Amino acid sequence: QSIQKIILHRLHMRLNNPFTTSFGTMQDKDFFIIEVIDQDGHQGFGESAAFSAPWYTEETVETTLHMLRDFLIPLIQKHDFKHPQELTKIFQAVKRNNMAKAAIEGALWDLYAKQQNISLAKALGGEKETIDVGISIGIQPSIQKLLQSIDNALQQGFKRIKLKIKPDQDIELLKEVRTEFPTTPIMADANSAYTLDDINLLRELDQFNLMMIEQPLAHDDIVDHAKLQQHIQTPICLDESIHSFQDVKKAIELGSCQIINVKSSRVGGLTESVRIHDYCKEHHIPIWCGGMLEAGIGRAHNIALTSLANFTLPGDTAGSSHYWQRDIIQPEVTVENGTIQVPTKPGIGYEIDREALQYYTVEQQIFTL
Ligand code: OSB
Ligand code: MG
Repeated sequence: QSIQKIILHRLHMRLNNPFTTSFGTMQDKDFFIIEVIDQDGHQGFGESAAFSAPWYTEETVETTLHMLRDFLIPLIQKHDFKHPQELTKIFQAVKRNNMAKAAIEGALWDLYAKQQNISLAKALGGEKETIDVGISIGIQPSIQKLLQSIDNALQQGFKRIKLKIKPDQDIELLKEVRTEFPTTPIMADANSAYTLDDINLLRELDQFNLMMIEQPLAHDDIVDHAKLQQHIQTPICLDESIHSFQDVKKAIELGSCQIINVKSSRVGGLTESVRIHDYCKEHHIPIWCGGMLEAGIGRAHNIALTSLANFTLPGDTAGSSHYWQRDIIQPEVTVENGTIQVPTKPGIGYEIDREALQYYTVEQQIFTL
């Protein structure tokens, strides 16, 4: 791809509202924007997804830096390649560390699309012109606040509501939500807060007519989920358990889930995500695009990916203003009537807001090729 320069921008951004899951609360995001520049001056951008602490997967901001600086960028400096799909093989020298890989792979996909003068969505094989958007509502301090947040989200037009549940904030909570919103498309995300011992409780969830329950059991399990699915009606969707195309194949074969949440960061990038998409399409497994509280660059990649045909369920791609006072792209991501217009300009289709980027940057490192 004739890359001349790679710039790691480290950013600190404060979320408008703290985001709470069964593992704790996040108020700030510390992450990297990876900028790749070719000899013609094309610029590609990627965004790292790992958080400061390893509560979601084992990766963190610091492991991302270690992998990029000491392994992944050196591999790119050493290998010539024409298409970002070739990175899968080049990165095989590094086991796992999918979020670090996805961050730079995303930048190289954006660069590739810009070199081809096509949108990233088109480069990935996307067909949809607009995508449906849902919202993920973190654990709220009270039921009253939760009902308010749902009402607010519905007024903004979001096509489905995702709630976080955990032991002692599940059955009663959902009862109150269903009383207030009897027919709203609602799903629940447990972020692996339960075990198979909770099977009776999880069976009780069937009464709420949820679209799905996301990752009820352990983050590294696909066997117990298969057992659980045989005892509950609510479709299981896997998030944390899926790190690769191979994981997807095994989960489908075992019957561990009926739906998959695809996060390109979690599976090592866009190439692997497209592979998963194609396989799920063939096997009639609906998928949707999850989120990692990304800023605009990460969201732009998610939007391009979601334009592929089998992303049939609304994704967690709430717009810029939901999380950020000021995003790092122009125009910002906007959701209208629960949909986002997939950009048709080259690459991710959004301009980087250099002023905002600089404002949030705390550190910068440049690598030349
Ligand atoms: O489980 O999908 C999740 C955020 C951080 C880590 C894990 C998850 C989430 C979300 C937020 O649900 C989705 C978003 O980015 O809006
Ligand atoms: Mg989840």
